Amino acid sequence: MCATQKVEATGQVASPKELLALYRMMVTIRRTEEQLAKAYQQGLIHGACHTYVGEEAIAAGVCAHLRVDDAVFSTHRGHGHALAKGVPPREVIAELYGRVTGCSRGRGGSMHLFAPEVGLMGTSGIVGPSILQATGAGYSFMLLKTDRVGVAFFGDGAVNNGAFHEGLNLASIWKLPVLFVCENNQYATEIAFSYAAGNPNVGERGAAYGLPGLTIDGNDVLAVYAAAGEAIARARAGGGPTLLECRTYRTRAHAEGMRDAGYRTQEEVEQWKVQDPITRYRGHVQESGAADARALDAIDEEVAALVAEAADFAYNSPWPDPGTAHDFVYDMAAAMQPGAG
Ligand SMILES: Cc1ncc(C[n+]2csc(CCOP(=O)(O)OP(=O)(O)O)c2C)c(N)n1
Repeated sequence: MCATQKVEATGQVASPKELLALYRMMVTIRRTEEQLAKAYQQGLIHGACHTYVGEEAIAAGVCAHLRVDDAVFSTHRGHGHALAKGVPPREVIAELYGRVTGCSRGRGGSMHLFAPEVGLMGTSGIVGPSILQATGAGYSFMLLKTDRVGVAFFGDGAVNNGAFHEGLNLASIWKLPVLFVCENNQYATEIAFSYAAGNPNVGERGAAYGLPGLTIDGNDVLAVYAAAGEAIARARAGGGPTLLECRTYRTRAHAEGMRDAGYRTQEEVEQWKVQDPITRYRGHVQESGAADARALDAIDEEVAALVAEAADFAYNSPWPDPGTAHDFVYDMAAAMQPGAG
């Protein structure tokens, strides 16, 4: 389906416990997204809702290597990144429902998920800035002489944006501890990447900036886990940034409620569904003997119960008090007044 580079899992072989944790995380993301898609149809979500269905292996495989004090910067399609970085499903769902118990206190919605306490430094409706923000985080981690890393998730739509050039070049010359993760799901809304890119191999672009660039199968969680593990270990050790292109596919529309026809064929969608990262990985785990179908079914059931409880929690949570509308709002003009604190 896509020409990908074979990644050697040097030192990054997952233990049986990690193997199951990867499965649990992917299923948690999938069930949460399915709940959100249903809630969107019920009118419970205010604002846009871009789901991550089909792309779960990337967030799960990358974030498995991150610590709470590492910083993730994400996109409009960021629910999976938030969950994998440690935001509980109830706080993600409540945020999309606009409730005060959401991770951004119900003020942000899908595209403004913030949870700095777990290193989720924000999802964003603007295409591209996550690249620069992660570069900035890497710069501060270097100045602070820590081994923390900054991670940018972004789509193929961001790689022809100037932020890509600026971020990768700066990270390269200063050897910043950053991982750039391009989630190439083949389309930016309805524009095929094969049309929009003079060189559609994003991984190869790393060479243009003097940093390692890889293209891998983003629907293979173990390939993601191996490649990200190596890149993150290198960044922590002062070896500088890496560009990781993960080839994947979103199997739902660009955003809930949008049409999903005219720019891709149903056959193409069906072909990619066969490559579903969770189904593939389930087969792999069973074949490897790490867990049998019963154990995996038990995880499915636990996750389904967790997400159902999270949805109830969100539904029954209060709205933010309108009297607090001005709280947490930064007023630049007021801050510049003489005597302002
Ligand atoms: C700077 C900027 N330009 C245009 C848009 C409009 N827009 C919203 S989503 C999107 C497509 C993004 O595609 P990609 O980065 O590949 O991510 P995907 O939706 O495929 O996950 C665009 C162009 C935007 N939000 N920001």
